[in-house]
Amino acid sequence: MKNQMDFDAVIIGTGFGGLYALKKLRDELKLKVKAFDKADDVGGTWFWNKYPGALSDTETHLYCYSWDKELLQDLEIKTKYVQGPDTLKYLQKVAAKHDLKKDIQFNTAIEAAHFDDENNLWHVRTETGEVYTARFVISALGILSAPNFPRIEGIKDFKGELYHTSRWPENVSFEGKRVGVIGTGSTGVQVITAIAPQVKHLTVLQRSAQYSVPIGNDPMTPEAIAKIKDNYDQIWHDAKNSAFAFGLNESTTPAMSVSEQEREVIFEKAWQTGGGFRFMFETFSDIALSMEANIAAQNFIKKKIREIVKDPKTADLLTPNDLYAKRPLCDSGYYNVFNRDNVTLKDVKNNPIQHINENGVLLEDGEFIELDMLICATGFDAVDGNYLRMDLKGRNGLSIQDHWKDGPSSYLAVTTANFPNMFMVLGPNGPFTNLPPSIETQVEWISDALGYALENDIKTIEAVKEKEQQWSETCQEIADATLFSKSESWIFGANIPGKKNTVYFYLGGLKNYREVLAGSKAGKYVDFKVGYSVKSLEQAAC
Ligand code: FAD
Ligand code: NA7
Repeated sequence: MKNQMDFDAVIIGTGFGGLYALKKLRDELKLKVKAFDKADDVGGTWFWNKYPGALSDTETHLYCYSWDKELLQDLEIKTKYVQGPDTLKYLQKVAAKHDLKKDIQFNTAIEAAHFDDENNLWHVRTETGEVYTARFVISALGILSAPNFPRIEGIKDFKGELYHTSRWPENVSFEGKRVGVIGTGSTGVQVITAIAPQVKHLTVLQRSAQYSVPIGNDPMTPEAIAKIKDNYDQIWHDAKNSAFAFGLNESTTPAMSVSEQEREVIFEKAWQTGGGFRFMFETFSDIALSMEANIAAQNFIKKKIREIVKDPKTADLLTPNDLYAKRPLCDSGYYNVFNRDNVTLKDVKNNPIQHINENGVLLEDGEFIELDMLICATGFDAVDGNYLRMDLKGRNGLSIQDHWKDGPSSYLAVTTANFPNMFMVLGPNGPFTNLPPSIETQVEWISDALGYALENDIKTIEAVKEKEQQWSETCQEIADATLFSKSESWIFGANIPGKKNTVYFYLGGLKNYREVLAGSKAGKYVDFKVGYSVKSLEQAAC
């Protein structure tokens, strides 16, 4: 077994997380670093999700890094929200400006990473069998990255074009085609709205109806852009010191503290302004906490669906009958799509897909839908999906599959017990927010922790099992106090058959999370188990 070190650190993934980790570790800590990605370019989410309509639901000026102030001033803000291809271009620009690609190996899936207890080294193996050793591993694998392909009998026999939105190829044409879409989550809503005008016929195969509000993706005026750029420091400060980091005025007003009439006015204003997180968290403080408040929000959106959708039967089908407590959706005219003559909605909850054959989809009631193209907008094996797909082994050969057999866990979302010197960006039980500011928070904490370890001759740093358990309990307690935990979605692992339905996020907000991480750093990582090198132990003994 190789016992000399190839790199100080190996980074897996080159989305927002991996790129920043590479920049910090290589340019600030001056480490020898190599990053790998199975994609053939940087961008992560935005490399893979090139489906029509891909759009952020974070406002453009906050869906970027805060650390490169020059790029913030250069940021091209066209509309309130940013199109997928523009985020990809932004990340490519970051990589070019900081010369990051020279230390990235693309088209390289990391198949395995094993910790060697004897030498305190990670052995990282690519799918082509190359093995590299490193002292630290930074996993920036993405939380919405491992595609969830629906397990439907016969799907492999389909002879038409078959796509998953998160593996979207270039140059797909819809003209003259009969297209089916499975899935009506955030992605389904976007792709359906974008392609409806382009296809010959669109059949939407809906299992769960969704609450969605308009996104309000207006063009940005030069004055509005100038105001943002003049106030960026304050904007980032406020975002990082808020719960969701979406740049909202997070409401402190309970919904029932105002009259019904006032509530309607506030909801209507939010509907006109647009934005999913704005609707859920800027209107009232307790939509995700109080059943009464939640029902008020549900009823408002239900009323809008009935107003927009002309056919009452279709409107009924589009109306959810569960809580408004998933990641809040927003759209560019989704419900209106169902007024088009070329769009049909099928309820595959009550009339499930029985099987798929070479020509299309057969529903349980015997109806056969002939298709030229089938799009799976069926989401992701979120949060731990990419970890469980790897042969990842920590101390004494403990596999991540065994370690997380009761559901994934972490200490502070950046480390997990028995996996020394492995640091996760967006590991399980991390903050549920606009993600770039959370990613930055974690990468900065990781970089500080590595810096501390290097300065103090610490050879291993790892989470303590009891602390990890406590963090899971904290996350569970917070989640239990919300309505999110009572709604079935990927946020709690409920979207994947057989997946552990447990807590996957810290719903305590970014501000509080940052304070916890800052406390760990200020306390010189006493909450971690550290292993000193022989040299430093000898020095201490003297
Ligand atoms: P990713 O961007 O997912 O990058 C992970 C990378 O790791 C990928 O490139 C992948 O190829 C690579 N990788 C994984 N496993 C391996 C392996 N074994 N070997 C080699 N490479 C590997 N978040 C928001 O905050 N706001 C939004 O508006 C928003 N919109 C979204 C819209 C869509 C359609 C999706 C799917 C997600 C959205 N997100 C949004 C979440 C988004 O994933 C994050 O904002 C952010 O891009 C995550 O960056 P990351 O670097 O952590 O992970
Ligand atoms: P989601 O939100 O998990 O949505 C997936 C959709 O696919 C949802 O409507 C599912 O219905 C549906 N689905 C999944 N499997 C099936 C099968 N087998 N049959 C029928 N329908 C199915 O994923 P998205 O990609 O839309 O969004 C994930 C996040 O990425 C999003 O929040 C943004 O942050 C970006 P279900 O609801 O399970 O009944």
